[in-house]
Amino acid sequence: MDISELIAARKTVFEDYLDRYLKDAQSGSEVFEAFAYSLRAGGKRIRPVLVMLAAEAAGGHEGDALPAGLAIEMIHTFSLIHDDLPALDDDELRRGLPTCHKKFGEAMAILAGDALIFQALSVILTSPYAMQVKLDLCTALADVCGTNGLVQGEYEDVMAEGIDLPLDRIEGIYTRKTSRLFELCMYAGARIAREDPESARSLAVFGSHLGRAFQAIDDILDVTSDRQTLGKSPGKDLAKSKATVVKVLGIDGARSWAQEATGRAVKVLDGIVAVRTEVLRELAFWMLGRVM
Ligand code: GRG
Repeated sequence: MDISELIAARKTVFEDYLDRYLKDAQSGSEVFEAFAYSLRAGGKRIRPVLVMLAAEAAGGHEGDALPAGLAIEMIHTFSLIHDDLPALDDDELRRGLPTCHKKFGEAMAILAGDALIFQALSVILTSPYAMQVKLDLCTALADVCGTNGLVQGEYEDVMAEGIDLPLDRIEGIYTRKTSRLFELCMYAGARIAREDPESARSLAVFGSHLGRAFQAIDDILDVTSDRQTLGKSPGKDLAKSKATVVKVLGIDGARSWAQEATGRAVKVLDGIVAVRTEVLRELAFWMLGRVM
């Protein structure tokens, strides 16, 4: 199986799990309808796939990674719903469908995003994971999402609009708004698979570099791709003068930047002996292939 087939197969496993979760969790609540709409809308599911591949690389089973993958996908989906709101990025299209607030109204979209955060915690806390694993995952999740991660990254991203930032500041925004969640995917997969904090930490560092590469790739695609392929409105970074590596380096420079970040990610893998790293290496180059 080549890497794209492997990713597609893991994605299908995740979609089936998500379907089962949504059927079981159905509550008749309208907030639930709104959050199920955004979760079902699709997307690449790269974060749960990463959790599965990290777990497998560390000697575990893909199925064990599903609750953690779902929790992270819920956090990611919350961040997209809130980011699309008029007060933040003000977008009308996401994952090829009207954004949550366009479909259900702003109040509902705020609440659907809020609910996703708590449901994510609930998915981990009610999973079959050992108590210490649950504790470690929830601790890591809180850290990567709060003022050291996602929320801070979003704030910096919004504040940087129209401002010329140097590359190191842009890299810092990428780290917080995107790559800390990738770091968590790798950490979670490894932590679920084995009692080996050293491998989990090293894989988290791999995830961190991979996440920065992913964000640069996303920013390149914002310029080079179309609405149909992206499932969201392209060209928004330029229109809003967002702080991106493309703004500072141009498209070719951004490609080189993403290539270097991928190189750093792969180099981390070279130093990990306790984990089967080959698939993760292929995944990093597959991601880069989206813009090369
Ligand atoms: C609102 C707390 C809060 C956070 C928002 C910055 C941010 C976090 C969201 C804006 C959208 C954006 C550029 C996020 C950065 C991460 C990223 C590249 C998201 C898109 O992820 P994909 O491509 O999306 O994996 P799909 O839809 O495929 O899941």
